[in-house]
Amino acid sequence: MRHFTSITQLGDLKNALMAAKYVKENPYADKALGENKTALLVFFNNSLRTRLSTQKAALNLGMNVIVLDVNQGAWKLETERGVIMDGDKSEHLLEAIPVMASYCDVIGVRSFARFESKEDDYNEVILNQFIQHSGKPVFSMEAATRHPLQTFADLITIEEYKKTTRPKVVLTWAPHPKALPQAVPNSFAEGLNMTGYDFVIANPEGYDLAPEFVGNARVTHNQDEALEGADFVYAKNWSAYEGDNYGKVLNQDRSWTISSEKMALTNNAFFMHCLPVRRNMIVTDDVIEAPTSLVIPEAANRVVSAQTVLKMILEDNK
Ligand code: AN0
Ligand code: CP
Repeated sequence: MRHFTSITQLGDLKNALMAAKYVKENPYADKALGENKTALLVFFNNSLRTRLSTQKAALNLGMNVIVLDVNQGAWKLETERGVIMDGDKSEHLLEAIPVMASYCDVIGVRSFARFESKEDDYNEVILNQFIQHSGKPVFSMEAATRHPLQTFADLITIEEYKKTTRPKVVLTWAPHPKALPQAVPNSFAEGLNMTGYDFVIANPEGYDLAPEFVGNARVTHNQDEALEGADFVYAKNWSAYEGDNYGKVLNQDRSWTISSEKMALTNNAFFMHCLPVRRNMIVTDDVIEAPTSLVIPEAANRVVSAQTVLKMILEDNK
């Protein structure tokens, strides 16, 4: 693996999950692999989990880590070519990328959908510039259309907690006051399509995800029907994808909030969310605090996910 921008690049999922299990049980076995290698983590957006878990993963592999928050202390970056730079942006991404790359061996990038242009977002223009101009392996720490490190952690978590070989997994939209990207649900759907699990996506009308991510999932606009018999409930808000509504909040219908009444429809399902989560919008206090809530082990598995991916990148790019 050269770059990691989609869960599909892991290759055979069973092997990847076995590799993750090994990493989890032997976190310091590969301390020598990253010796004298530097990971640079570039954040265009906020982060708690990705920032900490990816650093921890790199440290476990013996790497050095540098973290850059582009919007705090660096020069404001122009990202479009051809612009006359007479505004507030002092530096162009086309210089910044090779400069940053000269200080490291692997680059992680967080660059959310900007909702200025659906085409630019879905063409991953920022992430792809890092791939094109850095000359280094690049991994996504959530880009415009996917969050593969999160998805891998989610799949690891489901693997650990599933009670049947083919659990029913429901990805459900839930309300939120601000426009959020589709990256987490897109990526989760992409990953679930690799599993062969019974996979259902529930969202209100107008919130259907892009067909290339929905894949073979069953899509319903009836949340209660979707939740029936579910073994895992994966809640997430996303803004509209379809047509001119791209990036818009169409409703904040709290009848879609995951409550204990909703969970009672399931097969005593586990609750999952990537975090950060807004309580009593996405999920009620009692559901997120219940013993069936996996949000903390799921977040803890972000170290395992990042370490397994970094290990593959280091091994394949010696
Ligand atoms: C981001 C999102 O929904 O993509 C990050 C989630 C990991 N969430 C927020 O911005 C609240
Ligand atoms: N789940 C996740 O990626 O969290 P952060 O945005 O805090 O990194």
